[in-house]
Amino acid sequence: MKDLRHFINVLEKNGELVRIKKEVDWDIELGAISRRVYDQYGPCLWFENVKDYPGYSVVNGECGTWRRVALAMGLDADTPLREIYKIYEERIQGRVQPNIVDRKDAPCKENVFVGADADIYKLPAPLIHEGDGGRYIATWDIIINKDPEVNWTNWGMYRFMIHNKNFLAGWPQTTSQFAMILNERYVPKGQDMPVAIVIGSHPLDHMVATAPLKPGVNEVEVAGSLRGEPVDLVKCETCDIMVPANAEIVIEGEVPVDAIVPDGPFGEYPGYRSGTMAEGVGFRIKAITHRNNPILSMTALGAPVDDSSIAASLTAAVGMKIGLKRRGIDVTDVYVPPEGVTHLAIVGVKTGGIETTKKVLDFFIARRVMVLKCIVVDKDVDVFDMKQWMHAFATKCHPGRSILVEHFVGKSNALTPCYDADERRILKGAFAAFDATWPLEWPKENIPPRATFEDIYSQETKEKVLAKWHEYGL
Ligand SMILES: Cc1cc2nc3c(=O)[nH]c(=O)nc-3n(C[C@H](O)[C@H](O)[C@H](O)COP(=O)(O)O)c2cc1C
Ligand SMILES: [Mn+2]
Repeated sequence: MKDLRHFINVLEKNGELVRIKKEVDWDIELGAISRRVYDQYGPCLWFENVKDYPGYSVVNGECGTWRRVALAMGLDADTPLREIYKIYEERIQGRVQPNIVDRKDAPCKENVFVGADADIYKLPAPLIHEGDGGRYIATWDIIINKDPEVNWTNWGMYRFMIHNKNFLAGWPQTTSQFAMILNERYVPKGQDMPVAIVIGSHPLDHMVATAPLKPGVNEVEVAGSLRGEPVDLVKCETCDIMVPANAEIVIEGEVPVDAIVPDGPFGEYPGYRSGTMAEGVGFRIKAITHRNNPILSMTALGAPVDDSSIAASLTAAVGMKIGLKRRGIDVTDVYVPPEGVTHLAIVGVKTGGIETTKKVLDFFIARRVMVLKCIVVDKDVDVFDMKQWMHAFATKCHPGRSILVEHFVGKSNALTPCYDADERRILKGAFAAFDATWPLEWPKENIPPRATFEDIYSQETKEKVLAKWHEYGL
């Protein structure tokens, strides 16, 4: 699978996509429809007839369910979640070098507009939610910048909204790798930073852009490994950044180092308009290139479940698992339920006890704290099964002695809905770890067995019953 168009075909064949042929207004209507469809766990939408934009179309929700993520990974739509996580974890350890293609062979160069001809209003950017600070051209994107000193190219997913015809504003958090490169390599020299905004690439390219990978990792090589084939790259028109050649739309430009540009408010990923207008970065457009009849891919993000909570569930959870293991914590699996919008993580451990839970807590609060709560469960609890971890949480976590709480300043998440204005201003926050494991010091015979078929009956009884199962008419 080379590109978004191919993926749209796959989605359609699997009954995961609906084409909307009726004219839809980019001004609120398109966002409202998309939001309602997320609320109903509905299909991916392809808006073929966008008001004022003949020849352009918009796709919302391409990775908004696990079935679509499985299809993006080339798997069967019914692949169990545990398997999706496992295959993703295996594939992101691999690296596949990209393939450089000639400009004339790159579909994203079918239409090229440079300088004054590059007008962002030619693209059908939606005003997504009522109350948004502007039209967001980039929500499900890949933002590419380069560290010139170590020749590292970073991919990240950060939103960008329109200020005017050739100027955008975005909000990569100060802890993002985008901001790290900007602040370490460009600000000290007073040099504007070249950046490419890619829209409508292969779905797995976007997935990788949401992943918390280490600085120095070239996400394009990880994307190649996830896809199982090299990503075709082509050079930008106005700078030496390389972009996926099959992308629908590429916006080239520079982030001025001497400007703070207002961004937002926005219907944010925690599921609320929980931010205010914030101090973002600017983006001066230098060129726009796109395919014929370009498809703008987007997500009308907000309350779960949507592409944002699904993508973050997978990429953040696997990132946490790798991080916890690196700290020597014997985790079995980590699950970030999309419904918890990365504010909650379920951590399965081989050896439980309050000491392990304390170590897990220390991991989560070591740097910036995006997760607020974690539930630590024993290895016999399937973290992917809410029935199981909810049961463990409700019954094994002692309200008086199994909840560990840490407070901190300067590293919490400004968008977390439960924080008040003063807390957000100084990034003050707290983290709670819920120990839902049996205390290690309890003698074995004090640990109550679960009253399930699997756990409370002898092997002999189980075999006897199972052998006759069909005879019972079950
Ligand atoms: C739909 C979506 C939108 C996002 N928007 C932003 C954003 O505007 N700013 C930000 O800092 N992170 C945003 N994120 C989270 C980042 O993509 C994530 O932290 C990623 O790891 C950033 O890449 P980096 O590690 O290279 O900085 C968004 C994630 C998703 C799924
Ligand atoms: Mn990165």
